[in-house]
Amino acid sequence: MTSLIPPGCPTVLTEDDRTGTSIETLRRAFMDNLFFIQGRFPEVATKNDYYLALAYTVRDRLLLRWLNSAKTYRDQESRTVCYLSAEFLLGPHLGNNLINLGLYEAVEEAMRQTGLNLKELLDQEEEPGLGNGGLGRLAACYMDSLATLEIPAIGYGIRYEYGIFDQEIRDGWQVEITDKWLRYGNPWEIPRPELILQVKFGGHTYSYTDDQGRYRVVWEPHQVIQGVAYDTPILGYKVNTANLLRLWRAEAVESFDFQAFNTGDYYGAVNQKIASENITKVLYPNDEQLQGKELRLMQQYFFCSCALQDMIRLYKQSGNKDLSRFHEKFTVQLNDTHPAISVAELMRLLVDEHLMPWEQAWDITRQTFAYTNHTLLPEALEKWPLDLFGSLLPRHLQIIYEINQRFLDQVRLQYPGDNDRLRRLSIIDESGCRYVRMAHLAAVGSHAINGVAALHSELLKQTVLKDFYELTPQKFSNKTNGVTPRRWMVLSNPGLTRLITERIGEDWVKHLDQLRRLEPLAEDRDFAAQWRSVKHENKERLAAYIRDRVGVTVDPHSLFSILVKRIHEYKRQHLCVLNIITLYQMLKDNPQLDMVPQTFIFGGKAAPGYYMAKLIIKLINSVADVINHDPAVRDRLKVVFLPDYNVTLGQRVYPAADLSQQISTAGYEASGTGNMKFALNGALTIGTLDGANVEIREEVGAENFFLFGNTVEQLQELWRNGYRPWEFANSNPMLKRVLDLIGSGYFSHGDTALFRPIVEHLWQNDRYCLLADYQSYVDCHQQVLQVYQDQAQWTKMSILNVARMGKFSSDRAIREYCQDIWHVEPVKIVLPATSYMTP
Ligand code: GPU
Repeated sequence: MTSLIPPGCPTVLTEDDRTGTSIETLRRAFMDNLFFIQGRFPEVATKNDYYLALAYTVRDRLLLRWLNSAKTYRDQESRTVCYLSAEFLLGPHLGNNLINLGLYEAVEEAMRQTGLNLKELLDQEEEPGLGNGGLGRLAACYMDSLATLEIPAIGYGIRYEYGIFDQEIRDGWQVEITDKWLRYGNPWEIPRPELILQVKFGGHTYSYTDDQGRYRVVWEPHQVIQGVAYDTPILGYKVNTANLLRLWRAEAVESFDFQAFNTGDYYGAVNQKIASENITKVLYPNDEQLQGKELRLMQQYFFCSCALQDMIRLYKQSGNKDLSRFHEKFTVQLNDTHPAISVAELMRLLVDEHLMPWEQAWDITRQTFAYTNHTLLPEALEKWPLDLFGSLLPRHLQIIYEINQRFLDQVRLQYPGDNDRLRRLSIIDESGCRYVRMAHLAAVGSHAINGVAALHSELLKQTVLKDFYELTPQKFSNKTNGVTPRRWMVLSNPGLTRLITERIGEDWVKHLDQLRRLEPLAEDRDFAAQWRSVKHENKERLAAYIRDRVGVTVDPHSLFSILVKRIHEYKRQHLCVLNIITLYQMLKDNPQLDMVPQTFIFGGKAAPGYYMAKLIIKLINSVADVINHDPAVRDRLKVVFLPDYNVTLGQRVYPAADLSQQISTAGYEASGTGNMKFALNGALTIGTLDGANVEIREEVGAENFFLFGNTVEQLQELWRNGYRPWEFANSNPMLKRVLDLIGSGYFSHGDTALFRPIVEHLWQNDRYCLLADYQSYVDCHQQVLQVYQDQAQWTKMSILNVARMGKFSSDRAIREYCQDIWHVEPVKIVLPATSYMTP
């Protein structure tokens, strides 16, 4: 191989401008990029110019690792994990990449020497909001852990032009603003305009027998769209591994334009082009709520087809001719059912396009895929009306019928005469309007199925996938979620990171179990004082942000009680409001009451079409307005709604929390991951026995967790006996008073109609059992206040919480997936000693 370096140049480049890491080199490279990429002299450069110059400086260092990772995987034909997800909620790249490169301090100093403040530059970055909430953020944490554990992996998804909307609050209501995250360019992605794949839609199929006597099906589409790859490197923590996140953008196929152009329909051609590009225009802002829209199915199929075609391309690149070992090269994880159409698409590619016999193709398909379920909520389970599905993907519908028929034939053998079971298991829902059930397609087409917390995985086997569990119990397992300590501690909570590292070294960042070594320090008064002062500084910073952003003054000495997540009735933000109004009534009844000063902080977006969720936001803001301005409260109670909750804001919020509110109805939150981020940052949890709360409590110890509410079994019992919420309200004077106060218009300038939907629903139906859990929650909160008064005790509990959070690292979760489902091994990436340019 010849070197690209001209003769006479040194071949050992240890400190060149694109890979060097000394402060001096970083500073020079930064100025160089400001000049040659941004085209600016420092005197006229904007903050954004500086941010971009720095981003490109950091990107160069990523590319060195990325290209070498890709080359190593190619050379070694490494087995590769493909994580298919309609959402990747990455959060800002710059800070995270600096942490993972181990260059944060060096760059901070280089910027200081240039007269700039790194923090201000970090604040310039607009985060890519390519996800709704927990599911998308989990995918991002998993990409971080895969790279950190040196596992060859590719994330495949959609490059939405508009991510999750920005939220503004006007007159207490949520207003959605389009998220133009690409406005100032995206320095972290590399477009691959030559890496283009075609995706077909609509039309019809016909079959014939080819000259070798084989039955062949041809799909003649109505429309062809092309997918263009946009690549983002995902670097591991202090390793050379940089994996690939490949997101697809939809484009019109050139030839289609010409076709229309030639027939004189120029505007038709332009419309066609616009329609094609619409596919990746916008992220659907629904979280766990189905919105059977055609464009959504198009998005799903579009990115799955691109991903699978790309895998086949890569597979063939490494010299393999036939696809019989595809599943040995790739293992594909389906992040919920959004990519479940992949099962039918891989079958189509293998059978129709690569002429593989059905049985062999089906073996390969099942060995390739594994499926993660993220919800039990019936309204979130994806199903597509048959006619819509068939008109968009006619060939896939045929393939699904075939898969279903063969599958049900097998079930018949195992359960002769059990027609009810066949009906329940079928991929096609035949009750009333007919549907394709995507969870069934995913379950049948996968060799492994998992839930995301122990309780959730159990309930999965007892409810939505019960029949599948009875059929193939060996496919089922649990993989409790985790979060990356790099973003959710090292980057967001430098104070606590420093304190912990001073005492136990830095191993814990990669081996979170090491936090156990903090346990003995829980009794150390000196350490406890430092612990408290770190928390206090974090609270001061959040208080300053709240003052700037919301215009409310909050006291950093008060108890910061925080509830941030998507707004959903099952997450019960309004239960927290009932407790706040209860505290407020106590203060009104007894103005001299010696109550711990408290600040309640909310944040989260509501799906734009979810009326109740939007009304809950309005309720929070209305209650905040009254309480924050009532002189009788004398600042003992403050309520704040932080607008536009996102990853960036999460990084400010988690480190500043004293109390983490995890109050969903037992059995509804599959796992939760915010619960882990809070506890990792030293907040104590008030929570129900739901999702991963159960395991967090197990780990930290029941005595260090504030538990309340009915269990899943108790709620089942309640409903079996006929749940009558009004009985709870009528027999509980304070509860009744709180509900009546909301209904009376006290928080809505006398408007008794505004919050009626909330109050009436609670009285009459209360699907999420707020009233059944109310008293237990209120009592538990009083216990919280008691303990908070004993700061020594509180701090000890906080330290023990952190010390026992090791299990909830996404590294642990990914190790489990690797061992039990993916069967992949780490691959070490070694950087060439000579030059980055020598292949
Ligand atoms: N989740 Br399904 C989402 O954020 N969006 C979805 O569409 C679906 C699930 C969440 C669960 O609500 C949460 O409990 C879980 O921690 C998270 O997925 C990751 O598994």
